[in-house]
Amino acid sequence: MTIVVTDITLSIVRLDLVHEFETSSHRKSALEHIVIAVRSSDGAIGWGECASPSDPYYAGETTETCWLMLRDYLGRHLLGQPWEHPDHVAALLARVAGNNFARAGLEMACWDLFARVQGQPLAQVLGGSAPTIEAGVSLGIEHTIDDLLQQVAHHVADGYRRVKLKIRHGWDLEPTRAVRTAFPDLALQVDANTAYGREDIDHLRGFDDLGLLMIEQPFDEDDLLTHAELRRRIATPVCLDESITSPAVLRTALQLGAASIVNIKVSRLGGLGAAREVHDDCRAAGIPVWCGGMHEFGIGRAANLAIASLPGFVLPSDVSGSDKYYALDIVAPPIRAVDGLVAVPWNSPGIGHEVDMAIVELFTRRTERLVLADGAPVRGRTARRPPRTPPERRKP
Ligand code: OSB
Ligand code: MG
Repeated sequence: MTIVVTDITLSIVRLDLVHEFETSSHRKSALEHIVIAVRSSDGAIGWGECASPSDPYYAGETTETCWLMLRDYLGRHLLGQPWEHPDHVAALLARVAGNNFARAGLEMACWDLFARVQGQPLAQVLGGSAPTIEAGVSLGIEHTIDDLLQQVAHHVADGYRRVKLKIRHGWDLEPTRAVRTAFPDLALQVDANTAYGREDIDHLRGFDDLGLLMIEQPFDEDDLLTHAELRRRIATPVCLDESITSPAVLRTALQLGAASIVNIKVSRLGGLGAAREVHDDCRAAGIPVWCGGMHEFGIGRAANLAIASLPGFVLPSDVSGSDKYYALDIVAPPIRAVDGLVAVPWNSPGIGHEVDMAIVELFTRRTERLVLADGAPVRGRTARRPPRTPPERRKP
């Protein structure tokens, strides 16, 4: 069936985190994601979420660059173009180089639209099958080891069975050892977000005593060779996150032996189609994968859940319940983990959660519509509201 998108609404929505989050590269207390609604000429609606951080410290994009790319380029390449499958949408959007977070949000909206038009769950149209996803939590850098132990205890009491700790120089072996000592049987892994260099390989080997599932992205995203070297010199499995920005990079990384495990992140890869391709290639190569996140609101989180239901996702994901990060979710029912498991919504079409428009409007800072007028894409009206809290701060 042919679908034509004739109307795109972009909204910057700001939600406060319930607990400040710090990684080796940045600290944040609120997030601004772009909620994207696409409407077809038949009146069907699909939802997407652009989960770029506000500042370019995890990847090169920001909320504002995504806004500009969606408004001035990606939206125009989609509006009025007939397509049969979201893979065709990906091909239309591929005319724009880079800008994966922006591209992922719009492609996701088209996947949701496509699945709703078929009357099928997103997980089904992606080829998924798992009834539930094993959820893990990602814990930021805390002020003290006691604060960290308290966070771990809180989430273990909530039923989570896998915990990821953010690490950097000065916050690595000691806090991880403290958690391991206090929770000897916990499934535990660490994530460096590129904080280390080749000179740190001997230091990182210190993690081998701690029984970790993996060490994630210790080195720069471009530095596949040093990841391959670490993999030869450490017993702990090496996982890539930031490095894997496309199926082609994935194949290069596997060829070089740079990854024992891959973190699949929809936004970093530029969409669900690329995420599925990386999943398929890893599965064929015998490389286990898991689903990473960018603190998504309910729309992006539901899409993560759908992709994580594919059979190669054999390790616990970062798809926790929304309540771990936000007091309110923008979808109903909210996404919740029960006993460390999140249910895939197999009984509803699309992302399987309805968008709560009252909540979206309450937290919208800016909105703009792109429509077709006489067959050509044009911009609608823009509304602005001042932000309530300061933007994310760069770590010194
Ligand atoms: O490296 O996985 C990461 C959040 C922001 C930037 C990078 C990362 C993260 C997370 C979030 O760890 C995990 C989640 O969304 O649950
Ligand atoms: Mg990571």
